[in-house]
Amino acid sequence: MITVFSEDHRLRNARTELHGGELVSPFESASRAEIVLERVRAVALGAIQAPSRHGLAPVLRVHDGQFVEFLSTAWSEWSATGNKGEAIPDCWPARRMFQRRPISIAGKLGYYAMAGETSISAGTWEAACAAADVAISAAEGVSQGAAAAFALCRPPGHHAARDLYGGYCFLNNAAVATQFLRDGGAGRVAVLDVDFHHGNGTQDIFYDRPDVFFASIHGDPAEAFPYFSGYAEETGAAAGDGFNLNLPLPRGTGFTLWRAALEAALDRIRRFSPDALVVSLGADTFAGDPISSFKLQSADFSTYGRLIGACRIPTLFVLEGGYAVAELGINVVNVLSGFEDR
Ligand code: SP5
Ligand code: ZN
Repeated sequence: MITVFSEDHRLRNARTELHGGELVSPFESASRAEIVLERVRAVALGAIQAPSRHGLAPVLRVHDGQFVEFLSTAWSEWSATGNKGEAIPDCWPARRMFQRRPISIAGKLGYYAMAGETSISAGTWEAACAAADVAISAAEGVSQGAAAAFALCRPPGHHAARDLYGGYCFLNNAAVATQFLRDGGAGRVAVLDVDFHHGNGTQDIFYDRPDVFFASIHGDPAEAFPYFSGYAEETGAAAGDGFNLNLPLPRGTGFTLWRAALEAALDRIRRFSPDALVVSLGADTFAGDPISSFKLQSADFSTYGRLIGACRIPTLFVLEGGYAVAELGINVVNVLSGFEDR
């Protein structure tokens, strides 16, 4: 399996994340990509390629133009305003407030943020664009007939909606790639999100569409981030009703229960009969993850990679979360190796 990787992920090197009332060093760090790349090399998964540049056109197929404009200028506007720290919102359009885009950068941060932990810093936009190019380039491989490809993306994407960033995500790499596959001739694409957190952004982007089936296995939003999305009753809207599957699971979930949810998701995906599968691959389901509460072991990642591979659908893996950095390479690459062992 080919891996697509860009060194430009390093341009996302924020110093701060709002965590437990403190500004800490972000969990979503550059070392994550390096350790996954190291493991791809160690097991000789396949060739490692740099992405080709695709510009903003494929991004604008799933993201709002004014939102993209905001992301591309947020750091320069924020730093030009004399702020000392990184850009963090402090006011949101909550219930009964007016949903109009403000002019000031502080207002726009609140308008476009779905969470407040994620700082925008110098280089964030450039890294987000590189991650989208990585996902698109890997999708090109699948479009051209590869059985699978791995987009080693950073920053991640699945919390980013059409016009929302947050949860460490800016552009939705998996959604951009999914739409790119559709535009390249795939009639139906399934997205399987196995990150610990609900893929609210991907769900939102495809919520009213019957051509993209979205399935997510995640911590119950009643007790886990992103709290306001991911309930089982979210099944899609309009023509997309019935094409969204949420499988929330309780804190402490181990592999027996998680695997049953995966089998249910794969069953629905097989019945959808997609031309391609995009896996939002977060390894924060690992027992040692510092911000999540599932209990998967490293060997479980191999087992479930095999189960995904047994579906025999052309598959694009897109890296999302996973914050137990020392084990991240092993866990992520176990899924990919399991897929190839199918
Ligand atoms: C891509 C991805 O995995 N994003 C995750 C973003 C999570 N951000 C906030 C998490 C807050 C978790 N608080 C948990 C406290 C555990 N002691
Ligand atoms: Zn996650």
